[in-house]
Amino acid sequence: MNHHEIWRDTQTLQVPPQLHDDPFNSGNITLTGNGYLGYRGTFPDARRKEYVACTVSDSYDMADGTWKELCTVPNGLYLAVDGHSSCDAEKKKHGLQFSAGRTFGSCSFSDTAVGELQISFERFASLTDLHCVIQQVNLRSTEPGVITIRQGIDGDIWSLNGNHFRSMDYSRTTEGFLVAQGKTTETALPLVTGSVMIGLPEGSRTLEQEQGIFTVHEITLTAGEPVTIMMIMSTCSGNDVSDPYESVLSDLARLIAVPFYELLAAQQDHWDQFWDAYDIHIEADPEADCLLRYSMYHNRIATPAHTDHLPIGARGLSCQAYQGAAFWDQEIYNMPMYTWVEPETAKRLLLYRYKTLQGARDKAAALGYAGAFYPWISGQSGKELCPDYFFKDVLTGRKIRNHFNDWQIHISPDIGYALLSYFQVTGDLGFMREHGMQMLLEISLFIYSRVMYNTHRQRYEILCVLGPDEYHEKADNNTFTNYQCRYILQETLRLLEIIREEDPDACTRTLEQAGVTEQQLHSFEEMSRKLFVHAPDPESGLIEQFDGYFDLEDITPAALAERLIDDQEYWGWPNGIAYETQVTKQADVVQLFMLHPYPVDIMRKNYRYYEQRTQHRSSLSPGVHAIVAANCGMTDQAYTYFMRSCSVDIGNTHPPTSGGTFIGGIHTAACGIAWQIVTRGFCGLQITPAGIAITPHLPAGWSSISFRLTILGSPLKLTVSHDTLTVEAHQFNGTPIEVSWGLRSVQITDCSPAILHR
Ligand code: IFM
Repeated sequence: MNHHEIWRDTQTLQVPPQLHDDPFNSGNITLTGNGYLGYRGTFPDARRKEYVACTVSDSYDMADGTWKELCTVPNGLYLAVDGHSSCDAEKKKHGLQFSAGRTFGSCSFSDTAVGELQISFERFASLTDLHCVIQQVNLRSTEPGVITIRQGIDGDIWSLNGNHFRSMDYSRTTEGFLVAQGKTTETALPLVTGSVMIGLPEGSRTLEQEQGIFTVHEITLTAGEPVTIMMIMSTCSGNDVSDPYESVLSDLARLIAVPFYELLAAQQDHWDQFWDAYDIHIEADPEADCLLRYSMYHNRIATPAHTDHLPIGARGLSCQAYQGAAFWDQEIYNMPMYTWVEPETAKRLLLYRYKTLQGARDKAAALGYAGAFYPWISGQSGKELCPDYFFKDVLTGRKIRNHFNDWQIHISPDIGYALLSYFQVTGDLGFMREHGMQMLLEISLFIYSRVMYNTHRQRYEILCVLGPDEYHEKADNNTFTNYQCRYILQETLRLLEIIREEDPDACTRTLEQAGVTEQQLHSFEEMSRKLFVHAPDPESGLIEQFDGYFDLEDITPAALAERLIDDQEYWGWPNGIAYETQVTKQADVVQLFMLHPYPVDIMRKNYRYYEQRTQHRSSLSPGVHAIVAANCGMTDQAYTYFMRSCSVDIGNTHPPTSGGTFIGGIHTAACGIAWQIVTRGFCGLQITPAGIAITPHLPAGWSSISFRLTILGSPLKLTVSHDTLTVEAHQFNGTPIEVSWGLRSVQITDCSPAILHR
């Protein structure tokens, strides 16, 4: 796509004209949110058919007997001018100032009783008051006259799988606040939404309807003079406050007294702190810089940074798709930027996994294994949310028994990988002692119980799994999975010895809590030595994705697509067109390189082989290719994949349904990986035993990349150009940090800037 049409500056993004009449995608892109709620970027008069929705975290509920998902609540920011429904398309503006988390838009109606009527709005989900969304609307006409507006709480909202409210009562308080009080369908969770508006003369009438409560106002407009209205919506659930009704009213009463510009200034302060913490900048490519920041914005608003008991959903809070729940995306895609820059947020996400250990233990036990097998789809409790039947065969209408839930075992070691990365970057041994070690031990115990010994080959093997490439279910010895399992066993034992040495009692206690014996530790060690992992072929250098993969039909994704009978067909197991071919849905061996780099010549050969066979149907895939291509010095390819990964939503490149299941919304993993592509990919950032290493491969058009990170408690700012690295320590905490580039290195021992040359 032509990015010129969407980026205005590196703070703001405009909805591309081709998406102006696509409220679903434009509503995703311009979403405002704060990790507690996400309010889609729809116009104030939008209703269900325009996908208006405010998705609230921690509100998991099942309304249709199949999908447990987050709820969307009645829309407290509804405002429409009576008698005007379609605006002049060419005069429509719609965008997102992501530097401040603010959605904006305007549209004009010609030939009204007041001449041309322009309605513009701006809206933000507050980072100061997480339950609140603030909206300002301006009305301006070219001629004087009277218009009627309807404003209030609209219950005609988008909900993906059924009506999540068994009851909904609408009322108006004596202060004039409108309130919708509901109880959810499955669990009777109270969810209350309130709305208030200021800026209009007294004298409205209240209109109660089956699906909402509104006030109707007649407004006298003077030609050319705007009328400005501020609206506040607050929403609270019984899971986050003791009395949602009182909390909502108190939010409204408090905020109504504060002018809009003050609320906006506070919002800007919060976002300024976020951008200052990362201080990331691509010099000489404003489009790339804009897309990077836009992606980081969406990663942030999907993250429940305010708590340690909630996950990042695969579609964030942009809608209910993927149940508002976490996948391995959280640890491998969303989390690393926090690990390196805001470790407190990374820790909260890991604590969420700690708090959901019981769900993982139950899942392992139900399948006949020990330890912790984390759910493929994880909501509030850590119980597996992934149904047995995820997709259906669109040709026959029959359900497909996908084994995402019970065969995709790499989720547990992936969480272990994130724990170890957190420790390597932060050195936070206290966290590992109190929480991380126990998780690692229980994950190792699961691996130990899942792995089989092949007496004939005298090695351990892992059979019947599903690796990252989800088309090939029932694979044996998937290289990614086996490597991750082996790594976790080895590193768990290594970390345990560090803790044992430092605090033997803590070590004994943790082993007891995890239910792991000393004898089992010996078995972990033996298993880690003998666990089979496909090695690069001595001649070709290729690594087989799983046993027998190279015997499958070799065909490109484009040629394979010609066999489709219906565009919506699911390509994978058991009868999809890709299953018996080498076409992969997403990075798998290439994914392994992102986490565990191999020698560059091996990575390059495998990258070239697998890249041609990868369909990238998963939005997770292009970003991984960008990182590995950059690490291999294939900078042009890396750049193309970077732009592609960051444009998944803006370019609307991924259809919202697959195999008959709705999976649309903001692709949060693709947003999360943007920071990693720039730092780990183009700068080649890696952790080393003594600090960090960089191996830059910058695109020709970029003159430098600068960013901040904190390593072992020392905050550093790095500026990486094609031939120079500048390191500035903003605070030195006493631990010397070695920064290396190839064979050159420098010790950071104080705050003076250090420079390395290629
Ligand atoms: O976790 C991913 C998976 O790898 C591919 N399908 C979508 C999931 C959620 O993003």
